[in-house]
Amino acid sequence: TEIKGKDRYKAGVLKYAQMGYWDGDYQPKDTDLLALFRITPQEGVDAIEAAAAVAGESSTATWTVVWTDRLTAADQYRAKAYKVEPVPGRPGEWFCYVAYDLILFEEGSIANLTASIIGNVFSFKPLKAARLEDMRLPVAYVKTFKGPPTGLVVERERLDKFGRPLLGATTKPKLGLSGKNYGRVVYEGLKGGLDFMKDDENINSQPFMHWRDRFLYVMEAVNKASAETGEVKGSYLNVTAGTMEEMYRRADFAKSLGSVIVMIDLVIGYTAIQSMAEWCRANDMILHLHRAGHGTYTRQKNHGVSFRVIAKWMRLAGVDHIHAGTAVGKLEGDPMTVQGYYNVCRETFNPVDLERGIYFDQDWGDIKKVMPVASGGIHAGQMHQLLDLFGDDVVLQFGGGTIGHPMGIQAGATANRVALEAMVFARNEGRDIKTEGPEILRAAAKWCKPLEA
Ligand code: CAP
Ligand code: MG
Repeated sequence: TEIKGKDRYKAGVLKYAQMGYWDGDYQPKDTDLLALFRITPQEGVDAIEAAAAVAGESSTATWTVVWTDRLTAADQYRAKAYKVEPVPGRPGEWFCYVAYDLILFEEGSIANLTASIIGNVFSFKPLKAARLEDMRLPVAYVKTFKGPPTGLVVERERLDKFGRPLLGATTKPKLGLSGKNYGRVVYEGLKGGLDFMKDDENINSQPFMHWRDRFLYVMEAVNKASAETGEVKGSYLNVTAGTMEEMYRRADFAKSLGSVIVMIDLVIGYTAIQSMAEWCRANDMILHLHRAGHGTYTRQKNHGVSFRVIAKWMRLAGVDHIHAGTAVGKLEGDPMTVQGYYNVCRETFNPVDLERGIYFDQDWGDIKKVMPVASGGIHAGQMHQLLDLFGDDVVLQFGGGTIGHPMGIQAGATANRVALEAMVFARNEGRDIKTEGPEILRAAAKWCKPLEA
């Protein structure tokens, strides 16, 4: 008789552990790819059986034994769940560790990696929920990716800006401005002291502003502000489009206008991101990734994919900037976890750091560093917190925090730049801005027109 619903599991129909996808004595090889899943098995499904099912369905198995296993090096190819632990304070949830032999993966392809690791298991009936918390990517696998086209170090050299965070702002309102008005916003922000302006995640080519008009007006603004300030300036031109052909067309045009940076959204997909990284590598262009859409699968603590894993995948895929959270702004994210995201982006080796959600040592080999971006509801009044939380290797982006300034856009940009310069000066000189404010502000204003007050 057909065994329906949860009873199937009680009847022991699932045999993944017996099929060899569980081995509690397995010692992972240095070349194994490791994954840590947080799983919530259905009632009556044993945690080890559920872990074996995750290992099976993310590697070689299906729901029953197949004789054709004998035609393969089955035991090598089977992923192995090798440890399960109850998640402290979260009854019903288990951490399960899975090891994958490298032979299962094609070199240099995030699409291939993710089709195995997250392809099936998240909709698998024996589980109520599953979340991919972290991964250890073996150096042998890391070396098959080219990584960021520019990298944090070369970016600073191209911009000639060192010793402080970079400052940016998102042009607002997100949609509706004409090209000419859009360019004016970009000019005001850059003239006022920001290093970058940027397109928003959803501005591409709409009836009120065709992409070519935006690129032309933006680059006119960038060049004017750069000439007037003597600083290298840029504005992330969003080349996100419906096809690769159209994205290449827009990126080529951005390059022809002298832009130093283009932008893409996460929603274009992993292969498109890798292709754009390849284009940026060949064209000496900085690649900014907006993580649009990530919250659909990173936010829930018991289901989806942790953003730290997305950040690892994107570092391999090859982006130079990635939005990585602010902890103090309008979007969710606790400080320690967000610091973990930043460390994953910009360290050459990440040691285990459970407080910051790093569950495996991660050696990045010679993969360049990604510049994390703090954006989302932040403003000059939080500058000291942002500097303390994230240090210098970060882009601080203030959209509303610049354009919403009561004295105008340029004033908003100046407020952010003076706040940053003052905090960096006070930190470097060991001065206290609370007691020596005016002196420090005067020192900070050295780069812009003397402040009247
Ligand atoms: C910020 C922003 C960013 C999000 C991205 C926005 O504008 O432009 O896209 O913050 O979030 O559209 O809201 P404000 P995250 O600076 O005006 O808030 O960086 O977390 O992916
Ligand atoms: Mg935005």
